[in-house]
Amino acid sequence: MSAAERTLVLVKPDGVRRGLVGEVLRRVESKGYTLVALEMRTADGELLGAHYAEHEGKPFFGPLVEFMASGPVVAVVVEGHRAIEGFRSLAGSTDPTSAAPGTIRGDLGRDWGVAVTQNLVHGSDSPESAAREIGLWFPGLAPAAS
Ligand code: RTP
Ligand code: MG
Repeated sequence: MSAAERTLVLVKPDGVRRGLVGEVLRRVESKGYTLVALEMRTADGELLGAHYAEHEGKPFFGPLVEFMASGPVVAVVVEGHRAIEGFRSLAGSTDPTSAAPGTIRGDLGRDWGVAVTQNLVHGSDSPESAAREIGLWFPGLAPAAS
């Protein structure tokens, strides 16, 4: 079997406010992935700007950073073979209104009519993103399983 992958999952402030941390982690663990690091914190603009650097300049960037700094998030490093793709599949597509039922966003999310797409969770979208994001949120933790 090839080496297990690591991915960065965030339960965003809307997920924490709505009391869905346990539900998200339950789905991750029920799928068979392992939690290898976990921390609740309120992120500042510097961390969030770096985390979402690929979206800088887009119209939703400012509101996105503001939303993500609006309360605590739960940051989790999740491990397992193909965990990056697997968590994206569990999360569902970005817009919770059209995300498939059965996914976190599809089952638990909706459009609240506010400026930013509040969609409960983040998951790294590639091995490069995962390594970069794990380094930002958990400096000192290995970005990949040994
Ligand atoms: P994420 O990075 O949070 O896992 O979500 P994603 O890959 O599905 O979506 P991405 O395109 O990376 O966008 C990052 C987050 O920005 C917000 N967003 N709002 N048009 C909009 O209003 C818009 N587009 C994106 C969402 O919170 C999205 O998850
Ligand atoms: Mg993304």
